[in-house]
Amino acid sequence: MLKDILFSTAAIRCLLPKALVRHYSLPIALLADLSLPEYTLTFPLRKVPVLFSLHQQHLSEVAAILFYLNSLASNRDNLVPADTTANSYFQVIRWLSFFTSEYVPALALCFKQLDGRLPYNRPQYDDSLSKIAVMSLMLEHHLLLHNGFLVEPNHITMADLFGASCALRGFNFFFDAAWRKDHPITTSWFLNVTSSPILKDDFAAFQFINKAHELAPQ
Ligand SMILES: N[C@@H](CCC(=O)N[C@@H](CS)C(=O)NCC(=O)O)C(=O)O
Repeated sequence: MLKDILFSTAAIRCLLPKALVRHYSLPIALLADLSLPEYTLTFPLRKVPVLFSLHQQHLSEVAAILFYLNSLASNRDNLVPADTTANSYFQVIRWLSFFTSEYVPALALCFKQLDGRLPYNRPQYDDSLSKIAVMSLMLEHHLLLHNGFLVEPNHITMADLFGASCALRGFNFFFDAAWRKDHPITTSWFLNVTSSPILKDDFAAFQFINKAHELAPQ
């Protein structure tokens, strides 16, 4: 049977969509081949994740894709509050938007310079590290004030799943032992959320770094 296609690579925004498709056994094919015409002709911006649909309008933008996948799973784990007029529903949208539009770009600007995907630019790198520091402090305070979760006390929502999956890049490159000591609540949240059933397989081999990567002078 022909299936809709989620084009998704190893890029960080793709981690949770792929995990949801697998966890809920959704009828969606996962493809990473971005040379297929379904991708090249439909998504000229060449971003991932995107969903090529046979039945409805195609989807880009990870937040929309996460909501869609969640609807196919019938919100089995209450990842998105059912009441679309409730504050917690708006909070989920808030955090998905924050992580995709503020947090990941700041991290990417740094780690892509470290692995050579972006050209060396020290001022931009330092500026982005400062933004990451501000966002990290903001998250730590938010989690402190909200019982260790982004939206609902003691309950993992889509916001926590997406936020923790995005934070992986921070923990891969920058959130070393000293950072973790200064951000204990964010660190516990990350471990808690990434060991939950939807994400645990992707994080089975995860290990903390001792020392943050640094940009070599050029
Ligand atoms: N606004 C999009 C951004 C998607 C995005 O930038 N994805 C990254 C991977 S995590 C990408 O495709 N980067 C390749 C590029 O920018 O050319 C969303 O929220 O989904």
